[in-house]
Amino acid sequence: MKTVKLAVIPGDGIGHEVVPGALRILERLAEIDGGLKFEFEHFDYGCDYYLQHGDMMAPDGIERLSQSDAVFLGAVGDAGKVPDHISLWGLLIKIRREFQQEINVRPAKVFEGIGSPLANPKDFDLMVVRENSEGEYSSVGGRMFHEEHEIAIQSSVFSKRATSQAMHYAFDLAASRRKMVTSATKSNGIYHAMPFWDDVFKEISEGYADISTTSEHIDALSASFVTRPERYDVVVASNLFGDILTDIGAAIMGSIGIAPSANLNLNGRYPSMFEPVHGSAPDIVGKGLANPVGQIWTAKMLLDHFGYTELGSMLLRAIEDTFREGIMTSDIGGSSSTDEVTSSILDKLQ
Ligand code: GGG
Repeated sequence: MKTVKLAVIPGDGIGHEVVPGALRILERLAEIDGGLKFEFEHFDYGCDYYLQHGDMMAPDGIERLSQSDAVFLGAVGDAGKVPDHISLWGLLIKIRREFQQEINVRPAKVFEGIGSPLANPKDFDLMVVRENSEGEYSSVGGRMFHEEHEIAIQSSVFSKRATSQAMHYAFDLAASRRKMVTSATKSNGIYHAMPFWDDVFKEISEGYADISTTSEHIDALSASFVTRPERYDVVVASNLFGDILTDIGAAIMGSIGIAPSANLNLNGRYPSMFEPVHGSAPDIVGKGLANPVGQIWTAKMLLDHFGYTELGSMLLRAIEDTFREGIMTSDIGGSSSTDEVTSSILDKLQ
């Protein structure tokens, strides 16, 4: 029997509504497998924890989380309680950095049965590989002076090591797909970092003769996601560009409530972390409206990560069948509740 120890952090807001269902699904799939068992350890880290303790996680939080095989996270942030940059840097970004989760993989595709703004929704099926540890997400800089003289300086950081690593990951991923990699750049406007990004992309691409490449400015690329989606297979992007692109991707999919992600530690020293793309959505908390599919599809990514790809495929089919039957939450045009969608997916697992 293989035991996978999961550190579970529902976090804030709808994280508490979508995580329990995804855990039930993981347990069901483990039962079906027969040789797999999940052990869940729950952590109450998040904005309420901050209000009680003055920090988003306990002083030994990283140490305790590091004893798990993976972290399964819901959502982080509640701007009414804690400023967003404090909550994100105190929990989500802290975990990504402490555990060297330098790659964020975010798939996007349009499911049958869901309305999409695209003329040919089937054309939209891609993976964004986001550099997850540096770039524009940087604490280098500062604020100085006061009132009308106040200035803020923010530096971005691009290392050759992390940039090349993200690009290699994207090329390797494309090799198992449609063999196309697009690099998201902005070297006409960002004077140092993006020409560097382009140089690294060119250098890495020379090692992958069978993969076709394009390099597109992030503004044009964002528009082409909508107008020419068939052009994209794997897109490699910096931390900020990847975050923005995947919100656009999620909108094309029908809702950010569907989109999953994996924060991967590639050197095997620390756990990886699995979280949906969406945030805590305080406006819909407690109404049964939260779309559970982002968290559930995230569970599929976790299964794939541990090599349980058949269970992952079974789960994806259950999601697809649920949508085909019109069982979906209101953000994607349905009238089902969080629990009804979760139950439908659970019932289809066998
Ligand atoms: N699901 C985790 C979450 O709450 N994400 C919200 C967010 O703002 N994420 C920013 C990021 O992924 O960098």
